[in-house]
Amino acid sequence: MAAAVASVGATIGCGAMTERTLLLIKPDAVRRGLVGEILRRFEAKGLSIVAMDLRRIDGALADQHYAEHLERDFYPPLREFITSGPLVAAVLEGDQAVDVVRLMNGATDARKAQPGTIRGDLALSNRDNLVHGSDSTDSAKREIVLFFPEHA
Ligand code: RTP
Ligand code: MG
Repeated sequence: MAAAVASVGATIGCGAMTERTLLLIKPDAVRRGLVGEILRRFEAKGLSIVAMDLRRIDGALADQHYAEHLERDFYPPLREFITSGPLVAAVLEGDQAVDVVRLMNGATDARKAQPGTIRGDLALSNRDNLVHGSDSTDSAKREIVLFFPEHA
């Protein structure tokens, strides 16, 4: 019965597509004291924080998290950066959370990110770009397991 109700809701467009996504507030944001500002935006938007942890990650976890970039020229400095100090990892939950977080983060290159986005308002770099958000629901599942196995 519950499945039938969910199916009808999706068909007529009234069902909330609740998703979970991995947010990283990167070491540059922690160093600059922007953790509160960044979390404020996501909470104000209506997303829920279901897990959160301040930690410094090692190269092995960086390699797993950025597995698709391992062979890229930009990866060694990215690895250096993401392991350079503590970051905040969080699982955010809400309607279409994956796309909503990416939209609020803004374009990867903060110099080109739209005003109103986190990167557009607060950063000026393609590497020191403050935040990470999972790029699909499949990526979210993979990344959440890496950072929060208990929330898999
Ligand atoms: P992220 O994974 O860090 O949230 O960023 P993103 O999805 O917006 O960008 P992605 O393509 O996954 O790239 C990961 C990080 O690699 C650096 N990057 N540099 N061509 C380049 O020089 C280049 N492309 C990507 C960025 O720092 C980006 O955040
Ligand atoms: Mg990415």
